[in-house]
Amino acid sequence: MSSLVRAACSSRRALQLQTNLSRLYATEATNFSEANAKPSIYGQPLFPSHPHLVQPQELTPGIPLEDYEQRRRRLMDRLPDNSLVVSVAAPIKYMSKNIFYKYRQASDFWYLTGFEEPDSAVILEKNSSSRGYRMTLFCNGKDVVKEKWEGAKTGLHEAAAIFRADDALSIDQFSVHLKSAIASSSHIYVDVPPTHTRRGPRGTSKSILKHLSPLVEPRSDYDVIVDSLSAKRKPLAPEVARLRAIKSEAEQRVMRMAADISGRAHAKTMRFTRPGMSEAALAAHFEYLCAMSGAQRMAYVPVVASGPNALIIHYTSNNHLIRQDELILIDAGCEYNGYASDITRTYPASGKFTPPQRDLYAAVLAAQKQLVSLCHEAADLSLHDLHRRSCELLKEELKQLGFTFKGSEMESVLYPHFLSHPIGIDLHESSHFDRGESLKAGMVVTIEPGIYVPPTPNFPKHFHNIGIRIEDEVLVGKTDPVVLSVSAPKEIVDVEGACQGLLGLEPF
Ligand SMILES: [Mn+2]
Repeated sequence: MSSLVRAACSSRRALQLQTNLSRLYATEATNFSEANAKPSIYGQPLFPSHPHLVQPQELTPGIPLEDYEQRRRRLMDRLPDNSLVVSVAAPIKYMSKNIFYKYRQASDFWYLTGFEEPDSAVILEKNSSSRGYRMTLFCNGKDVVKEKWEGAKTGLHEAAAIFRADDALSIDQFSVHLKSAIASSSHIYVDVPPTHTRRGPRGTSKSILKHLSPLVEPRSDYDVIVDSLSAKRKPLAPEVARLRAIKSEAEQRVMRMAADISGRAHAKTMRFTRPGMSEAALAAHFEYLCAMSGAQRMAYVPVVASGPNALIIHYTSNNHLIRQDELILIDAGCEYNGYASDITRTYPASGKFTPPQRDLYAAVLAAQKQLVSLCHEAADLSLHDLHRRSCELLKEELKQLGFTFKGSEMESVLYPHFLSHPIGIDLHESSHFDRGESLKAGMVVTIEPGIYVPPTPNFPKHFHNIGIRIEDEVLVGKTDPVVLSVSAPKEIVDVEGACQGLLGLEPF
């Protein structure tokens, strides 16, 4: 056993878990020391091969094996008897020809399995066993030639044991298995990937089949599956979304870490900024800091908008130079161990707000803090309620700064976006989230009011071309909110302090 493994197993509880897991992972082909060798024999980081990333009781970094089991059980418990769930891995995406992007697993499939390889799928069949369902995982399995080029894939035998499937089969057997499972099920929960037609994205049973398995043969199987799917298919995404909306304690810890990494990168990018630099340099600095802290990727393309560029909500060209006396709006967050973070800060390039910048910033900040304080279950508010409240609060603040309003200028011009969205594995956690539903403990939402003043005579001249957004990630509690993005400076004194190097930030 390596010293790293030994270090990871220092406590008695860890030792017990390690014993259980080494039993779990031990097969004729592998033992613990082989599992820890390079190159890895698994298709993703696991405790035996990557003890510096994954703890003994965890399946993916930060998320215990037991969490995955609970997710599936909760999903299957809610579905009617004789239900079948089909979820598939994301396809590899290409930048051009055969040049692929860094792979990212499909969110729902990953949430249900923790399995990170492409060309894989899972079928869950509700039954009367003590587990309540039967799980069949489909994946590549071992393939010496393919692995020589692409790196290790988890073997079928190991995959079943590690991911707690009742059975793991080759992805080549998927359609045959699917056909028989469909025939004996009454309700089939599966998502149809949209095919892009001239009339926009549309999902059909044929498109899902194409997506599920390019290998469906013979043709008679294909027709049977398409017919059955058309008759019994229900969307899976809303069922999984309901579960994903409430974060487990392990998920909350990972999200706090993701927000911490991004928050510190915001603070250090404030310090790094000098007039004359390009927006791209700030973006690069931010991304570098996140990567150095272990983040796998950005959760979205960063917005680094100097001066009037901040009036463009999704400004991502990031190719202008920063001028003295401009504000810089950075909306950026990393993805860490499967979870997104999303933070926006606005700060002065010179390190000191001008009086109008300060006044407008203070106005947005006052509203933002008030809105954050309402993010708890006892307040019994929905995202719609909070958004309405944000419009009122911002309007009041701006009136005190000499703004006057005609018609819906507030919502259509000065503050044209929504206040909030849920966040988790995806940046916008679920398209099935009901904005009218009251917030519940365990949800994580953003609170991101903003004001963007165009250079038109109806608004006070000294505020022209200033765009300010302040965005935090908030974990909804029973009676209190928990701000996950607390490491990103937000108070005026802290923002100026970070810019001027007064916060004493450690290098990483
Ligand atoms: Mn956001």
